[in-house]
Amino acid sequence: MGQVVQFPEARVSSAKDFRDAVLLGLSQKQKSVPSRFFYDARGSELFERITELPEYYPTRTEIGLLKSCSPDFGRLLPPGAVVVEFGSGSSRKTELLLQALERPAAYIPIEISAAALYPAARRIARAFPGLGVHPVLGGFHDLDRMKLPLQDFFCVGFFPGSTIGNFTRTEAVLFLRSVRRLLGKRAALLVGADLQKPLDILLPAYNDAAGVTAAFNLNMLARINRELFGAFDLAAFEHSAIYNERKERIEMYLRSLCAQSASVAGRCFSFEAGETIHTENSHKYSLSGFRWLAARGGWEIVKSWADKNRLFSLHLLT
Ligand code: AVJ
Repeated sequence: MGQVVQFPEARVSSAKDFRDAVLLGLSQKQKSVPSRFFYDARGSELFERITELPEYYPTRTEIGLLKSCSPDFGRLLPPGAVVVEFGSGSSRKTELLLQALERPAAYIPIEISAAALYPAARRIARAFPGLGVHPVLGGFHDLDRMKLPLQDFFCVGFFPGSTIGNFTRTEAVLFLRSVRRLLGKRAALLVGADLQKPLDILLPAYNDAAGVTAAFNLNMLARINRELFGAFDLAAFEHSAIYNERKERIEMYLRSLCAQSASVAGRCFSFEAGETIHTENSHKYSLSGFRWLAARGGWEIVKSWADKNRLFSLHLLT
């Protein structure tokens, strides 16, 4: 099959998006920066290193799950499908899905980091001759503005890595509904979701001994310095990751070690000693909690899988 899908109207993430979001976030009482801005070239590279840390169980557990349930994908999903991936990063997990499907027609990776997107798209195109590969540079926080000419295809959405955990429950429900609108009625969605677990496993995954997660978090300030004429002193902030029991999520912060101020794009922001910038939420689900979320988002669970230690889950929705 040749070029079966036209290049869609990409929602390219611009420098202005970043600037507006940072200035708005730093102006709130609880300062914050949206976690999607972690993933510039350096941040994507640091995230890849996180996935290889001994403490960071999600990636290797999910890859193990994808391998063990791939015969199910071939059985449950029709031939000739189009795979649309949200936040494709290095596309390392995608190969396992594409191999499991019968004659997939096309692959559409949507990714905010150009440095991650294009090399990964080229790698997939080389590995699967005949597969139409159509990279889309952009975020997926406003999917409603995106149109893909996919009416004639069965679409398989792929959302691995527990990226859905970065959304609040309300945002996750809205995201699932947008995906339904984007992919149409004849569609499936394969989602990875991190599970609730004891804190002695969970907390080290976000506070690794080698300090890679700290470097990943602090890169947000380095990126602001590089791209927005920021003047943050990186040595005056520390990484913090805690579990919020009530909201059932990991929360990451950058904590100011002293009273200080920093300018960004010509504006000045002051910090008290101990004041934080909220940089990420990573929600942890129970199997029943995820089922509730999927239903609210307009999907039905066909099958769910978890590893034997119940660390991570995969869900096939339709
Ligand atoms: C890939 C966004 C799901 O929340 O575990 C890893 C990102 N942040 N370590 C996650 C992340 C800190 C990761 N997600």
